[in-house]
Amino acid sequence: MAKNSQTRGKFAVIAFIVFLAAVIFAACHSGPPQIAIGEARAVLSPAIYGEAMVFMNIKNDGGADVLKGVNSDIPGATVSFHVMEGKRMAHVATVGIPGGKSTVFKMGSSHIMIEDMPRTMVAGSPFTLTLVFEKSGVRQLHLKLEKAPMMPMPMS
Ligand SMILES: [Cu+2]
Repeated sequence: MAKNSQTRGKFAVIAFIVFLAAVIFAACHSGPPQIAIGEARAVLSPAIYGEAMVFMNIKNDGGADVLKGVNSDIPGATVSFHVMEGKRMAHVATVGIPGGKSTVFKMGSSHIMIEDMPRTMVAGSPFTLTLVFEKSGVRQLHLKLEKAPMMPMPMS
């Protein structure tokens, strides 16, 4: 009888250690997302008038989240998520934000597209970009339009 309860005790200890390890492991990439947005910038399109792209790093030290909407305070402008499918830009409705890593929006890759901006929006114009996360809620970024990057073409 004494041996039996000792065995049960050992199992309980092992079960507890396994449970603890699972909790510690899961804590890294589960539970609520921990979103931190860095290096956000908005750059005017070098090719198309009234268009700009927004780039940023979305660091997530918590559990997974989903970026389910984006908007701006620019009158008449439409804002959407674009991903690259080969060399083509494709519109997507949502962007998954996995836990334990950074999701990067950058030139030539996934980005946020602003279209149909009014003529009043020029380099230096401030605006607010609103990101809507499924779990983390609304985040606002205060940005200034930057002039288009130099294109390899003759300037007049
Ligand atoms: Cu685009």
